[in-house]
Amino acid sequence: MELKLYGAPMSTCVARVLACLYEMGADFELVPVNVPAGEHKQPSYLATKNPFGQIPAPIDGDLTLLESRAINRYIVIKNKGTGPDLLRLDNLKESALIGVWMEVESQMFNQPIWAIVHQIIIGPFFGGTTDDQVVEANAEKLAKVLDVYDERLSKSKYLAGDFYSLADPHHILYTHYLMKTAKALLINSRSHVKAWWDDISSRPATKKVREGMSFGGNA
Ligand code: GS8
Repeated sequence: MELKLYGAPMSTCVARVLACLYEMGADFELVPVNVPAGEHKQPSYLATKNPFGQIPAPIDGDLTLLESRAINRYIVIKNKGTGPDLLRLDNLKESALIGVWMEVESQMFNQPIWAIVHQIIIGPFFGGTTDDQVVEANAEKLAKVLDVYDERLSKSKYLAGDFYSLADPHHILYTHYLMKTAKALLINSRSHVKAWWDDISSRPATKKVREGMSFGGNA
C-alpha cells in the first residue's frame, strides 16, 4: 500500500518530508489538509493522524508516524536499495556525522531561522505582523550558527562529508523562505554556505519540492 502523506506542500515540515520522498523516488500520495480551516485540530484528525494536531502526518499501511525528521529516517531506511543511501548506516563514522549534522539542524539552525521566517512570511500570511526586534535578534543568532557552517563547508562539500546525506535536505525548507527575504544576506555573504545552498537547492528533487512552496505574493 502506498504511503499517504497528510499535509500541505507549502508547509515547511511537510516540505522536509517531500524533499526526502522525491530524493528517494518513493511512491506516495499527498492528501491535502485544510490548515487555515483547522482541519488538523478536529477530533478525528487528532485520533487517527497526529495527536498534536500538526502536519505532516504520514500513514504507511498500519503505521502512523509523526515528526518530519523521524519520518525521513523511516523513508530512507524503507527505500534502501532503490533510492540513494542518505543515512550510510553501514559506515559507522559517516552515519555518525550524518547524525551529528541532523541534530545540529534540529537543535541550532532550526530555531533562529524558524523565528525569522515566521516573523517575515508565515505569521503575516495568517494575519500577524512582523516584530523587527525578534527578526534582528534571531538573525544575530543564525549568523553565529552559519559561521560554524561556513567553516565546516570549507572542509567538505556537504555537511556530513563529501557526500549528500539526509542532513543536507533537512535545511532546504526554511532556507527556501529565508532566501525570499532581505535576510538572504546571511547565506549569500558566506561563500561556502552559499555554494552549498546553490548546489542543494538546484537538485531535481529540491527544485520539485520548492515549486510547491509559496505563501503567495513574493513569498
Ligand atoms: C513540527 C510540525 C509542525 O510544526 C515536525 O514534524 O518536524 N516537529 C514537528 N507543523 C506545523 C506546520 S510546518 O511548520 C503545523 O502543523 N502547524 C499548525 C499548528 O501547529 O497548528
